[in-house]
Amino acid sequence: VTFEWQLAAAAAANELVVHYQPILDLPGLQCTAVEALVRWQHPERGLLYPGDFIDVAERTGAIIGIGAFVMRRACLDAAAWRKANPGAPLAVHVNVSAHELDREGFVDSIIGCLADTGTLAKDLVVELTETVVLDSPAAIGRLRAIGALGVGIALDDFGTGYASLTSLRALPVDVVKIDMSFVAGAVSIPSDRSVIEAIVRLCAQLGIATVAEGVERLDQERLLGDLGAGGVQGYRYSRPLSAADLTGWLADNR
Ligand code: G
Ligand code: G
Ligand code: MN
Ligand code: NA
Repeated sequence: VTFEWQLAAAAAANELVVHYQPILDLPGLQCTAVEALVRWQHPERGLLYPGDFIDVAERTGAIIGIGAFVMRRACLDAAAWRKANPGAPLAVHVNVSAHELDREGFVDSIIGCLADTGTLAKDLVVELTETVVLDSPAAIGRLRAIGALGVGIALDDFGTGYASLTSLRALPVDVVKIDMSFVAGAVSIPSDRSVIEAIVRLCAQLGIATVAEGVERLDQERLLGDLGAGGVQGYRYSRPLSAADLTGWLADNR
């Protein structure tokens, strides 16, 4: 049995697990959102992370089933969080790959998932990398349709692509996620700090929210606050957690 075959069967075999990493607002550090991150409980190899299998899944097409599983699980959890705590709902960010957006049925699958799970559109944010869509007018149209539903659109790993500025103009973006490579250098490398400063200022002018990824230390948090970043995510606050562990983390942290 090959790795590829096991991967194709992983969703149906109930081997996929969705963990959630908190996203906190600045300056209040309130947790208002989480990012869904898939893991694969492999029958022989143990717990695998996306870096171990997402590329393969994109190559073989298994990403379609994996993406649908993660979307459904994340929506079910978001609906449950809102029900349990109507005054403090959590938006759930779900990573979507190019292959998913390439499919004609993607918009209907989102509509169906929201309806089936009782999830409000505003509680879902789709995360994509800029290269995912720019060269496909059909994919951009689907993104607009999803945005018109009230689902948020986030650009992941922002600043690392070849067309960051074009993507802001061409896509209906609500949130920019500043790549962690800039955050890593922000305190000590002036050019990294300048890039963050420019992204934050540009996004403010365009009415786009910003989230800085990979925040590990207080000095980074303070600098990001000074530069006007709208939110933070990273090990300083929490690693990705199971839904059960997230509930405990929220009880302790808000
Ligand atoms: O949790 P980890 O740091 O290993 O995640 C690495 C990357 O894997 C994430 O930044 C994200 O881009 C990708 N990823 C995680 N979960 C999913 C998923 O459900 N679908 C897709 N397409 N990518 C994911
Ligand atoms: O979607 P994306 O590829 O950006 O997912 C974020 C990834 O970055 C996750 O796989 C997560 O495990 C990882 N990550 C999250 N916070 C931190 C952090 O503070 N430091 C580092 N080095 N990695 C992080
Ligand atoms: Mn992401
Ligand atoms: Na990212």
